[in-house]
Amino acid sequence: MPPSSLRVVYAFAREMHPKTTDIFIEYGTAGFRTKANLLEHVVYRMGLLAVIRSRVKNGRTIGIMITASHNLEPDNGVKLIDPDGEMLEQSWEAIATKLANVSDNDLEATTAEIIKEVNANMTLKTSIFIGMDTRYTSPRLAQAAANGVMALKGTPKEFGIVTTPMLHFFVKCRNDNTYGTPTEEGYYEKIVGAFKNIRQKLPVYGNYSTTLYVDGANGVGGKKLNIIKKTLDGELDLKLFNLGGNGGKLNLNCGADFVKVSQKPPVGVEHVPMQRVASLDGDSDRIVYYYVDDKDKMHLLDGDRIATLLASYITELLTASEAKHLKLGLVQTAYANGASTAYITQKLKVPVSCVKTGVKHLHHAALSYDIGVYFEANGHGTVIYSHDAKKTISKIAEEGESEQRKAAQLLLDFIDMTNETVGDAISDLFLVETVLCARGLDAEQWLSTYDDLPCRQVKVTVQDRNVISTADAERVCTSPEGLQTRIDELVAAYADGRAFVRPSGTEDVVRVYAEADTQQSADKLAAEVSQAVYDLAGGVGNRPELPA
Ligand code: 16G
Ligand code: MG
Repeated sequence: MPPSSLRVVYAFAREMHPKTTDIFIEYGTAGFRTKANLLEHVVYRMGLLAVIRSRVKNGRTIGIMITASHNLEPDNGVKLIDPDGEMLEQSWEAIATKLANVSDNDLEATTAEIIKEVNANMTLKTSIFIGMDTRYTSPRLAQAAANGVMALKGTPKEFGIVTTPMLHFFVKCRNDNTYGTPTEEGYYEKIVGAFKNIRQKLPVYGNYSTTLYVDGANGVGGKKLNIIKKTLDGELDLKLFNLGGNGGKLNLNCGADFVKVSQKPPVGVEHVPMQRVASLDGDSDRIVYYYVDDKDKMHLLDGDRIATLLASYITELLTASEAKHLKLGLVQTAYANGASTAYITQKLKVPVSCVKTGVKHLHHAALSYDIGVYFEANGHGTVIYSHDAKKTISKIAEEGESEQRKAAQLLLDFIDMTNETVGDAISDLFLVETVLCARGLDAEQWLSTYDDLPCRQVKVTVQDRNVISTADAERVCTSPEGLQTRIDELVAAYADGRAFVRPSGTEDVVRVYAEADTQQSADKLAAEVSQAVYDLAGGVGNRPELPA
C-alpha cells in the first residue's frame, strides 16, 4: 500500500487533471511535446516528478518549463531542468515516461514505487521553479504543474512568461548564488549589464552598424528584447518584428527554425537590402542570422557561423591574455556544414568533436574542454567555461601586463554575457553583436570567412523509424543491413559529397542530410539517399522522386 500522504496525488489527478487519453507519450529529446489538449495530466505528473527529483538532489531546486519551442501554436510541451540549470539527467527520462503513461488508478502506487526506487527523502523542503512560453494553453498547464508540486508538498514558484533559457538561469542561480540572482531583473543585470560594460571598451568602428533587426517569431524572446531595448542607451539599436501583435501567429512562417529549414526570410520583417537580421525561435533558445542582398537572395548565418565567430574571437582574446594552457574546443553534430568543420580545424586550429543531435549531448561533450563552444547548425548553442578557466582569466585581469589585462577583462565580460546553462538566443545575440563590433564587420563580411557547401535536408516516412540505427555520432548507419553501403556508393559519385540518415527524435520520420559541391548535386544526392531509405527501411507512401 502506498503511504497515506500520497492519497492526495490520486485525488488531485482524478478531480483536476485526469488522464483522458490512451495515446502513449514519451519524454523525447527535449521533454514531452504534443497537442496541448493531450498534456494536462502529463504536466501535473511532471510536477510530482520534479518534487521527487529535487528530494533526490538534497532539496535543490528543479525547474519545469512549459513550452513547445518552435512548434506551431496548437502544440505544447514540458521539460524538467536539473539543479545546475542543465537538461534532466538522461536516466530519468524513462522514469518520466513511465509516470506520464500510467492510468489515474495506478498513479498513487507508481508514484510510491518511483520514490522508493530512486530513494527520495520525502521529508525535505523543496521549491520548484515554473515558467511558461506565450501559448494560450500555457497558463492552464503551468497551473497543473503547480498542483503536482503541491500534491507532494513542494512549494511552486511561478515566474510567468519567460524564455526557456531564463528559467534555466534562474534554477542555476537559486542553487548556486555565485552565478547570479534568480529573477528576470537578475538575468538582465548580468547578461545585458556585461554587454553594456564591454561596449564601453569597444568603440564602434569599420563596417559594423549598431542597427539590428530582430524576428521575434511571435514568441517570448521578442517581448523580452522589447524590455531590454529601452535600457540599451543606444549601444544597440534594436528594431523588433513579429512580437505577437497584429494577428501574428507563433512560429508561423517566421522564427529561427522556419528560416533555417526553408532557407527563406520570415514574413513580418521589413525588408531592407543587406540589413542584418537575427531570428529567434518561439521560446528563445535558438538564434540564426540572415540578410537579403540587393538581388533579393537570402544569405543564412546559422549556428555553425555563430560558433566559428565566437570561437575565433575567444581564441584571439586567449592569445592576447597569454592564458596559453587553456584549451578551447568546439562541439558540433553531423548537421554541421563540412566547410565550417574544415575552417575550424584548418584555419582556426581549434579541435572539434562531433556528437549526436540534442543539446544534452553537445553540452556534455563541451565540458571536456577548458572553454567549450557548442552549437547545432539550427542555432542552439552556447559557450561553457571551466572553473579553472574562470580563475585563470580573473587572475590575469587583475595581475597581468597591461595588454594581457585588457584582453582578460574583455573575456570576463564575455563570460558574464554568456548563459552557460543552455543555448540562449538573447545571450547569443549579445555575444555575436560584441564580436561583430569588435571586428568592425557587417553581415556580408561575416559570411565571407568561408563558403558553405550547398546542402539539403529532407524527411522520409517509413513504417517504423526505429529500424534505423546509427553509430559514430549518427554519421554511420548500422541497420538495416546494406543501407550504409548503398549510401557510400551514392556519395562516392559526388565531389565533396557527404550524406547521413537518422531517425528523428521529435517526429515520426527518418531525416536525410546531404551536401555536395553544387546545390543541384546536394539535392540529387539527398533524393537518391531518400530512395535508398525508402527501399531498405520500409518506406510508406510514394517513393521519393529524383529532382527533374
Ligand atoms: C530538439 C533538440 C534540438 C535538436 C532537435 C532535433 C533540445 C533542447 N532540443 O529540438 O537540439 O536539434 O530536437 O530534432 O535538445 P529531430 O530529432 O526531430 O531531428
Ligand atoms: Mg526552442
